[in-house]
Amino acid sequence: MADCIFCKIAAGEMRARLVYENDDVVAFHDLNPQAPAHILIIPRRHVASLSACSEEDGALLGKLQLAAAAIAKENKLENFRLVLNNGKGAGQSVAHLHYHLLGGRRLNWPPG
Ligand code: DGP
Repeated sequence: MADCIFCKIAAGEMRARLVYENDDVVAFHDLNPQAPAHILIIPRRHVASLSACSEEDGALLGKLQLAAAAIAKENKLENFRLVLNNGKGAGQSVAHLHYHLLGGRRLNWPPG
């Protein structure tokens, strides 16, 4: 999608510190980290949000979560949290589906 920053990162048109990529998934360090490890995991294809997903996106959602587990393992993160903000009121500021992988510090519950 033309105006989407995460589409641009996925296409290599905008710089980011990539940590993982395959045909369907791209992961990179968050620009504004909230933990020592804060990695964003996105689908290469533009999907606006989890609410915008349908049955057809089931495999893609699984791939994103499996990528998160692989990245956590690679980075020796035994404890980590996967966060998905859906909608502005929940803190979604970029309208391209993404998981936040957070780790490297104690993560309190409940989240704010
Ligand atoms: P959310 O608020 O859930 O939509 O998360 C969006 C995250 O994306 C936020 O933590 C900051 C990060 N972010 C925004 N723009 C960029 C960018 O251009 N590069 C990188 N690496 N991260 C970005």
